[in-house]
Amino acid sequence: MDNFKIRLARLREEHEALITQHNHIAGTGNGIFDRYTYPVLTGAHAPLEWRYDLNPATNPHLMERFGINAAFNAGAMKFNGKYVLAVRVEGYDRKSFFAIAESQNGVDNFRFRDYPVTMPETEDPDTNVYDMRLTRHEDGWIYGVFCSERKDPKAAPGDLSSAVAAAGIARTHDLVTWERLPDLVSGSQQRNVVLHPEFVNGMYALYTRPQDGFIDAGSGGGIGWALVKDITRAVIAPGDEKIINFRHYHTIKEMKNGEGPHPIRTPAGWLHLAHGVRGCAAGLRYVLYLYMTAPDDPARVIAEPGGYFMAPVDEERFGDVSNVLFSNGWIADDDGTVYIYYASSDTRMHVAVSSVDRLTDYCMNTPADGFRSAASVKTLHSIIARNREYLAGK
Ligand code: M1P
Repeated sequence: MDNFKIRLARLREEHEALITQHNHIAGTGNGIFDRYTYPVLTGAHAPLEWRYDLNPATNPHLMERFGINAAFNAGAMKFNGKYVLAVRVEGYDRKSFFAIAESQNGVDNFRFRDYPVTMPETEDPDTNVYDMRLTRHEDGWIYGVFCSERKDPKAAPGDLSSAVAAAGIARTHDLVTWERLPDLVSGSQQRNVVLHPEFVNGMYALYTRPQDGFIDAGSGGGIGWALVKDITRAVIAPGDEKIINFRHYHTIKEMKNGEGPHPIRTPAGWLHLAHGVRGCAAGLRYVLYLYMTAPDDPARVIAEPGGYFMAPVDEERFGDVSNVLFSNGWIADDDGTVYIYYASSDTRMHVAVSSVDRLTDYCMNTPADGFRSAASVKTLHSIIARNREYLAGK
């Protein structure tokens, strides 16, 4: 009993120290955004009440009964004045579920609510749910659009890994009670589907990512766009989905790409955060990139900087699925500060902070990808020449 009490006190102390650790900006940064030093959430942030049976009579060794493997790919929004993350929490059993974590300042002290989210199932239960994008829609609801994964009914006997990805849709007013709507119906598998916050032509607008298989985008050309009349029976008819942000040979998004959180409205247009994937000898490499679309047409690209906005560094490089940065949540505050919540290597959550002004400047003034080495050198020459001319005239 004494050992139990001592160990529990130590666990509580360590857990509280982790959660209340002060976070601060790391290094000088690149002028575009500031990374923060510590992850904002990890599996170890999960409450002890989730992981342990705290009754010495039924758990005399104070063993973990439900291990939490990771906390990553979180949707984000401001709710009742707090910075709120709808986190993909993954147990040791590989199942993901959603849990809400909140912070007063957006950069540290994120604390999970007492219970994870109970997400209602459809008639065809999901095997796994993950990567929720939160959208406060102008219809008055808060929507969570997420990936719903099920075993492929057409898988050959013995094939226990083929799966089908679809977009699950749910809505809430309080982030506690969720109404599950039917999954999006379209002609292909879907992941990284995001609801635009405003009606477009009186319809709900979705960013999509059509894909031939569960992993491969295949003939899916990139980030798609589709309008649906009724979100309670969301159907994209054949031919009604168009690609608005394309994959491209020998770029950071040659294999796959996908919309991150819903875009932010700015005076210059809609600011989009997305992920791009390329293949290399080490496997797939996921990085984040930005692009902008027209103020009056969220589906028309008006600017896209070449290359990545953020790529994994240091600890971010390794984890359950190494060499991955992924983001499905950011928050634009009223003062223009933008909190970018991103996950590294399918393991932990981080924050980087920027502003609407800085991100717009980045999008509008960073050279686009020239798609050839010679074009990159030409761009660099002109930057150097302009700098030399400016410095000589000082
Ligand atoms: O493992 C990296 C990511 O892979 C998938 O993203 P995408 O569909 O773009 O390839 C998702 O499973 C995502 O959750 C994961 O982080």
